[in-house]
Amino acid sequence: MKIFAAALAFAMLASTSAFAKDVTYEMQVDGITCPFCVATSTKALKKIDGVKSVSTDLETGIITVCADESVNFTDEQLKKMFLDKGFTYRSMTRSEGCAAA
Ligand SMILES: [Cu+2]
Repeated sequence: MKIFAAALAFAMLASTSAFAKDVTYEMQVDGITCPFCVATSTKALKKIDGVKSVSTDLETGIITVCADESVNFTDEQLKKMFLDKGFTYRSMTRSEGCAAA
């Protein structure tokens, strides 16, 4: 029974990692100048289903987002979302996988 439970747990773990492909987005955003801006933009991004982590570099204005592949950000969507918060979205890069948290 113990062995079965362990095997089941392993199978579940293996299938989660096989299905949930993560994507890293690096977004260049203007106007993020203080910790309050960071909090506002982080909150807006985390509200989106599938977003797992958000980290912001105040020096460069680059927001790094880890999300599962179902999220599929578009330039239009991000432009509007950041504009609503008072920031100017410039561009993003997309790469497969997220750095281990
Ligand atoms: Cu600010």
